[in-house]
Amino acid sequence: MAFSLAGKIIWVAGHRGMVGGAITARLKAENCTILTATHAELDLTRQKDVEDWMAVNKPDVIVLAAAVVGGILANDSRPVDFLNDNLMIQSNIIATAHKIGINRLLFLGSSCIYPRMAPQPITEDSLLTGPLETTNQWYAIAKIAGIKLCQAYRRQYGRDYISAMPTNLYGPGDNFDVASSHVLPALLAKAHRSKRASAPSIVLWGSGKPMREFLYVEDLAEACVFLLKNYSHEDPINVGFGSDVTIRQLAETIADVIGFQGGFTFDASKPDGTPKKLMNSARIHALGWRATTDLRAGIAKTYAWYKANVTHT
Ligand code: GFB
Repeated sequence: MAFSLAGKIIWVAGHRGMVGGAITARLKAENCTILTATHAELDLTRQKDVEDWMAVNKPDVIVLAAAVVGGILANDSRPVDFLNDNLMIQSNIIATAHKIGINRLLFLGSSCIYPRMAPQPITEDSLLTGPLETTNQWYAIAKIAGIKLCQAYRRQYGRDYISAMPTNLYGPGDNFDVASSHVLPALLAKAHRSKRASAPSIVLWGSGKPMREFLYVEDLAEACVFLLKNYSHEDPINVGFGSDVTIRQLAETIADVIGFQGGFTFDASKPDGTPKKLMNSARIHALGWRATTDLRAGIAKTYAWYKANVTHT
């Protein structure tokens, strides 16, 4: 299957976010027209507004990267936002896409859709085979509903809607607010500030023992364009880096890149979350895509962006 993006009008929903921003930047290399809408122009949780905007702008292709996202604590403490807002955003866009005859859509999910204790590395077939990790069950349920909605439109109406499941992402444009962010930007910001203040140590949440797989967001953007051109199936497809590290190893790598020479302490009052979620990306590898940015290089690029753009620290 080869789908051409040439001459197409492509709407990147969520272009202000890290993922949507990277996909928008990558699409500029394609011979297509890119559509975006800011939150002030379009509130994606309002169905009528989404219908009106899409009827006027009529994209040929949609990349659905808009979502309420955050780290383990944000997920755990704002369940309504992660469940309800995400359900509304994705349902409004997917249902309207079908209603006005848009035949190609890429929905972005997350590795947290898979069961907490799924056999590792996690294959796409693990979906709905066991209980979810409780800290992000709200987000996971919303994302599973999005996958199922894409599958449903394929089955009932023959729509060519696909779903990609990225592993934990990081890169330029990430959220560096340590209260709500994911681990990598949080530790990068903490190490940067502690180095400046010559602080003796930084605090890691949980035990530092959970394992996570990290993919640089520009690699994900490359994968998304690749999948838009080459993938058409109702099964979600994993997009991973290929190996994982402990949170402690991640902290050591970040400290090394930044030049923070202090130590680490552990806050056991914060959750560890799932012990390990390494994805099996054999399907996308077989199609011809592979991640190219290793963790250290990706952290260095992200840190350069952080220093140039995050001015409040
Ligand atoms: O990235 P993270 O917030 O989310 O946390 P998840 C990963 C691991 O890093 C957990 C630990 O074990 C955290 O306890 N950690 C250590 C920290 N220090 C910190 C810190 O300063 N900040 C943060 N945030 N974590 C998310 C889901 O799960 O993964 C989302 O909640 C989404 O819904 C995302 O699926 C990809 O990897 O545990």
